[in-house]
Amino acid sequence: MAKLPIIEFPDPRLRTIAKPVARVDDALRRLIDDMFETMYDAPGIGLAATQVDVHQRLLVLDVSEGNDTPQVFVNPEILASDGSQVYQEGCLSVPGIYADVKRANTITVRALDRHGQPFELSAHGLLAVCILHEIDHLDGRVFVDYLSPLKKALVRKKLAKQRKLAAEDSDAA
Ligand code: QAP
Ligand code: CO
Repeated sequence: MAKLPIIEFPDPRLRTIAKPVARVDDALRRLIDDMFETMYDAPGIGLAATQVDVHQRLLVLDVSEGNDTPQVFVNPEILASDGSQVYQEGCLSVPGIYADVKRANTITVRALDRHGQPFELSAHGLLAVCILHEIDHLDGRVFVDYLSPLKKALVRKKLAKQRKLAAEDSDAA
């Protein structure tokens, strides 16, 4: 398995709309394993293929307490959604930034598993937020897109400052 580099906002590659996965084969399963390694190592609770510069409709997540419940969604489709909830979200592509986002509270999703078998799942709360957040990536959207233009500008500024400080730190070392 290998850890993959994660693209960070505002990289324009995060705007790519991912194409459906044509075949769930060994190469895709290797990518899935690498995405899990990348996500757990970060650590994070969700990762879309877009974030590792692979523009195919695939996401992985694990919202369990023990980090022992990996879930894969290939070609995910939202069949139904209901209600609303506000959750403080973060993103491995927007490090150090957290903001409230309003999304559906309950969803039904259909996808393929790592063997190409279709399944349906009802989700609510954090799992629903995570699935919707990751499907947004596959459609070229990032959670900061839901913020006001002013807050989004502040996010860009804060990220630029963090990167400058990190670069200075590594210069000094
Ligand atoms: C998406 O997010 C998500 O800023 C997954 O410095 C977030 O794994 C779904 C992370 C909230 C539902 C609710 C973020 C790690 C991880 C950071 C993540 C950071 C280090 C975010
Ligand atoms: Co994200």
